[in-house]
Amino acid sequence: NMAEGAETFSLREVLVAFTACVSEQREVRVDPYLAGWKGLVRFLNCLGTIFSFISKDAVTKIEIIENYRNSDQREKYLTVQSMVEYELANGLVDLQKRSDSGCRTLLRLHRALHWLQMFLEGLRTGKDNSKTSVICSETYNASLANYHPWIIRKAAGVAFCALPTRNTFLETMNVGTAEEAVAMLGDALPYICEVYKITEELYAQHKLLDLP
Ligand code: 1PX
Repeated sequence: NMAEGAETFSLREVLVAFTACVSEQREVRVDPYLAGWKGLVRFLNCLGTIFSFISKDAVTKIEIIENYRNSDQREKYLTVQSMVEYELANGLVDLQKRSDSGCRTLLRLHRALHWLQMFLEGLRTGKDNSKTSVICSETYNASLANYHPWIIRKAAGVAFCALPTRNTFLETMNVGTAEEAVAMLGDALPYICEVYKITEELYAQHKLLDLP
């Protein structure tokens, strides 16, 4: 529902979740990671129903991991590191075919986080009159699109056209003026980059970056 909580909902609170992800031992905490994604999905839903197919897929993936966090094995899923260790040690990660392991599911969100990082950086450094749709499609094509079949890429391209101009988009974030939104992005991005980098290194180390 678009009207629901629209007045109080700010993207600042969403991006703050990502600042809480990295622990002192440089582990990625699963709960704030999922909280960050949930907030992003909520924001995406405010942009219109044309993005529903995207938010539905994200929600499905968030819920798969949330279910592990609510299961008897919840402590094993406290951090991305403990999840990888537990699932690998117990043969829960299928390397041949699609499964619903935490590792393969989080990998999809991890790849999307790479897109997010580039998109937010594009927004932050873009000119006032830039088109959000162009920033979005360029960063998508440079990242996530490589993992998507033609039909998804096509649908995504159509949806991107519905995005407002950069300034309107920055104001939709509810962080104040466009300048204030840009400043907030500059503050939040290093945290998102750090979460991405730690996860990427962990997955590379365990050869999990190509999980089906
Ligand atoms: C201030 C800016 C905030 C922007 C918030 C945007 C939140 C975006 C949330 C996107 C989450 C996308 C998760 C996609 C995971 C995925 O790659 N899934 C595919 C593979 O899954 P499978 O289980 O089959 O291996 C799945 O096929 C995906 C289907 C849905 C289409 C995904 C298109 C993603 C486009 C990302 C750009 C979102 C545009 C937002 C515009 C602002």
